[in-house]
Amino acid sequence: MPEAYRQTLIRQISQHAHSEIVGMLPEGNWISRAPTLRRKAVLIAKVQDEGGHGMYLYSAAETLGIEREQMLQQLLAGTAKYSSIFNYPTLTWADVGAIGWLVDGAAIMNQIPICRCSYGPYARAMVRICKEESFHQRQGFEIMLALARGTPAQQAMAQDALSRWWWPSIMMFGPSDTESKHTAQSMRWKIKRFTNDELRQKFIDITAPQAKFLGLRIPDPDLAWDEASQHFKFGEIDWSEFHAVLKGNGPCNRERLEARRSAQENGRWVREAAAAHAEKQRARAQQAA
Ligand code: FAQ
Repeated sequence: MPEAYRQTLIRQISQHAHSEIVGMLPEGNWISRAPTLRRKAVLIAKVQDEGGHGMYLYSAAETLGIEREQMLQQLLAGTAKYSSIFNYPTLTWADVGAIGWLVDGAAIMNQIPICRCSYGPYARAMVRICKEESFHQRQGFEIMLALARGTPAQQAMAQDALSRWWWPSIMMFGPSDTESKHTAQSMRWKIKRFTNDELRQKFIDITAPQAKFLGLRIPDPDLAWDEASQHFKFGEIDWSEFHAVLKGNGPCNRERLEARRSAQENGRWVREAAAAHAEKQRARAQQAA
């Protein structure tokens, strides 16, 4: 395997795994405050799924010769990237709906093509992940639909969530094609099957009519259907915000890393106890044999 191909995969898969793990935090914030028992059970299952996705992806990256521990250390040291979107706060219950609808929606758009990427372990991990993300997207849309059909206060909450999550979701697809340093090579290697801008456009084309169905307004005065191209035209993306978040200066970057660091510290005794138990079992089995 060419070394540059291996390194590119390690970079993308480990970033993806970190995104899933850090991505548990914004929604985890609402587990104890979900409005009904059903919503709470569904949200717990969703957050647990994201943790599972992280585990499959770390396993896929390990097939390329990197240790999980090394990837975790890179995350905790702040040297590894994870998706910009998870550095925004979840202020109301409607944010849980907006994340499912928009963030999982964007993730599916980006990840379905990865099921056909050139590296088998990544492609195979993606098949199950995409099926689960599809449930997640629907649960988010269902929350938004309930709020959009609810009281004026609930409708306002749904609108506020869409207004805050729209642009960060659009930025999830990464820099524009002219700025993206990895797209051309990753397309040649068939790691990426579509460019960032192609996926962003597909997402907007699918999501704009969904917002209309919900009776909500997308916060982009330039968003309009263009008959000639058969696509929605949209306004300028504020790339300065994107770059600030990538540099660690988003609204929640520090809080997210701090949460991961304290989880690592607080879970240390559990990992050590589990390892000691496994060792004891192994020794007993050896003695019995
Ligand atoms: N945030 O040249 P490109 C999810 C970085 S999972 C942060 O375009 P590339 C599930 C990029 O890494 C969401 N960094 O790079 C869920 C590179 O930095 P580097 C994650 C970003 O790799 C839902 C630099 O900018 N999904 O949501 C971002 O060809 C709900 C230059 O960019 C994946 O990771 C960004 N948004 O394309 C969980 C999917 N965009 O490494 C919980 C797989 C770009 O040179 C709740 N990944 N960068 O230091 C990919 O498809 C690609 O890696 C892209 C970036 C499209 C993210």
